[in-house]
Amino acid sequence: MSSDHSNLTLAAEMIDDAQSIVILTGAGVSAESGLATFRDPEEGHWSKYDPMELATVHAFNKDPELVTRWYHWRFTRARNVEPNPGHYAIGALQKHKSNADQALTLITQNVDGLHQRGGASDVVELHGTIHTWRCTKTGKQRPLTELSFDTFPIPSDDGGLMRPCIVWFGESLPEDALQRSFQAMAECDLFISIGTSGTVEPAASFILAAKENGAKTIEINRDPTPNTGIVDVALQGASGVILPQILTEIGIEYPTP
Ligand code: BV8
Repeated sequence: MSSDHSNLTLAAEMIDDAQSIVILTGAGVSAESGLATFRDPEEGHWSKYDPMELATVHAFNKDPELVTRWYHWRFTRARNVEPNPGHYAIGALQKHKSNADQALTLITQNVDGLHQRGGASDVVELHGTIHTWRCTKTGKQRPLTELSFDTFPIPSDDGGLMRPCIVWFGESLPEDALQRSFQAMAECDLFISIGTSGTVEPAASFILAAKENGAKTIEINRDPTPNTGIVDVALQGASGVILPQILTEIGIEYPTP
């Protein structure tokens, strides 16, 4: 048996035995839906911009039209893609654990909403969501579906501009998301990092906090990351392939569209 398969079996046993799981996902879990990750080069018109530059208050204040067009381009793509087998597997695992009265908290750094469309519930959106926007002046929120993108940037009803409810670099994370994350990490006996390069704080340190609290750790990622050497089990590959294999190992059957 290849070490990969024995690692996968070990990971499946750890997941099946765990009483309280935290899963942290990043852009890699949406890659097989066709969405470029945060640090893979974008194709086309946007390849000349650095997301690290555009995802900032400074960039929005300097050129609100450019940043609004960037998000319009990103959410148009997010709306036109489907969840992939990795999203459905995570949704099914969360339901399986809930039916067994075991906890599974899903924390995502992604803003695309694909976990919810893949069957997950009560998702902790650590970096916000592209599907809700707010007025820069009053903070009044509106769903993306209510906005018309016939002018860039989008004026709000209150004399400000509309911006996505996304956490930009240099902005603090939503207090409730942080609190739920810290609570889950304090209680979990297994922390699983999926599809994240582990480079953005404070999310990147969550796995260390869980480990310090005595949790076992698993990483599922296409490429090695700074955490690969410190986790109990590292599975290298596509999350949309590995996660369904893990659920099969555990014996969890679920419908996949
Ligand atoms: C904050 C929304 C208080 C925007 C994003 C220490 C503590 C606290 C903050 C800092 C700190 N040090 C530095 C900071 C500042 C900063 C930071 O972390 N900078 C880093 C880059 C050095 N943090 C902040 O500003 C945070 N705010 O803490 O407030 C504060 C502020 C200032 C100073 C101190 C304190 C706010 C961070 C949130 C930023 N917003 N997103 C938007 O989306 O437009 S972060 C952005 O990066 C995305 O959300 C993304 O999800 C996230 C992380 O990236 P990944 O998801 O990991 O994506 P990436 O492309 O990097 O990696 C994908 C991985 O998937 C790869 O490893 C690849 O191999 C793998 N993969 C690919 N395909 C697959 C796959 N894996 C499996 N299967 C596949 N098929």
